Amino acid sequence: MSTAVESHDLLSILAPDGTVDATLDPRLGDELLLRMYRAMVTVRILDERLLNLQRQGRIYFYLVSKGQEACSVGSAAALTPEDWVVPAYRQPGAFLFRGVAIKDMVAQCYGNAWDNTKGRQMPVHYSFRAQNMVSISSPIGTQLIQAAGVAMAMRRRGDARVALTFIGDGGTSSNDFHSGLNFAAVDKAPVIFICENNGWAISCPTRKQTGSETFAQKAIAYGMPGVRVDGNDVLAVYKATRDARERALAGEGPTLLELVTYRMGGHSSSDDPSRYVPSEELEAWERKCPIARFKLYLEAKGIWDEAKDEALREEARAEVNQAVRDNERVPRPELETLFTDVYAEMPETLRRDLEREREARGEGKFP
Ligand SMILES: Cc1ncc(C[n+]2csc(CCOP(=O)(O)OP(=O)(O)O)c2C)c(N)n1
Ligand SMILES: [Mg+2]
Repeated sequence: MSTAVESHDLLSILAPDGTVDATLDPRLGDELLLRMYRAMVTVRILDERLLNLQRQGRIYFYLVSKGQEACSVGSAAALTPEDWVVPAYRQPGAFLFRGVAIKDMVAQCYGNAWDNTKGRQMPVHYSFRAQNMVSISSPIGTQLIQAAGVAMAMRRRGDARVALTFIGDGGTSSNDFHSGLNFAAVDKAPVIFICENNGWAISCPTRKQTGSETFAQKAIAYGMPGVRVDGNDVLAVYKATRDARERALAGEGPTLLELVTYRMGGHSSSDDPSRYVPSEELEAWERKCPIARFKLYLEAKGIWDEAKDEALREEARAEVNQAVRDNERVPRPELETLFTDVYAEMPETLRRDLEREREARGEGKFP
């Protein structure tokens, strides 16, 4: 069992200058390392493009995960495709790493006829069944109880899989944080709770969020280990998640990981962080950029260089631009989709509403 002292330490393997602690290096294969790097770079490019589309009025809302790419990609890389992920809204990197197509993510943000949520969800509220990724919920915290439930079910079925879920520092103040951790710990459910402590919950700084010295130490009260990890260090995130996964599969129950990171953009497209984020604080964290640090590591290993980097960025930009161009041509979802998928058999009242809407559309009232 973890002690308070352990949960105050910070697991760190890759320093901002790209040097690695050889005793802790998980020694991942080149192919996996490059897949992780590709996902991190791609998500940064996708984020920039989608935020620009919001500024142009083409999508109505967006949330960037700039600065937190190592959290979502490092943890997703430590799973198998059969594991389940119950994300919050700042883990598009996990979707990309698990193989979701950029075109499908862009479609979800447009809410068009290609969108598998049929325009019913806010942008960035992705869910992809084929990748075992459960829908993002807008209320912060609910995903923790969902993940605990998923893991409890898997334990009862005897599945050798885990559930991974994410929450922000602000989300730890929700009732669901308590319910999720408590249920999972009592049941010894195979779930990994990740708290991405990015310094802010909209404009509320971390120091006003909790009286605890760390978020990791909250685990102790629930009877599970809490580990503080450098969230801008993709190797440390990977290692901590892999260890938590092994623990969960050995029947030892859940783990809480606090990933110490920083939100390098606004809370959402509706936010102006320049009104409350001290510029020195942001600049200090920009120097700890998780992508730049990982790049230095790959270069030092001799498997990456500037030319490859530029080619990768070009390729990612082209893919994102193509996905946007394709989605621009896609119409809105059919009106009927408002009425379908809710009941196995459409009740009479809904059927009447649908008929009424069809008639009204026939009269030209609906575009
Ligand atoms: C239950 C609930 N309360 C309030 C909100 C409004 N809200 C949306 S995001 C957010 C801040 C979340 O901060 P944090 O958990 O630190 O996540 P971050 O945005 O930093 O990733 C709040 C208060 C909400 N969505 N749900
Ligand atoms: Mg936060």
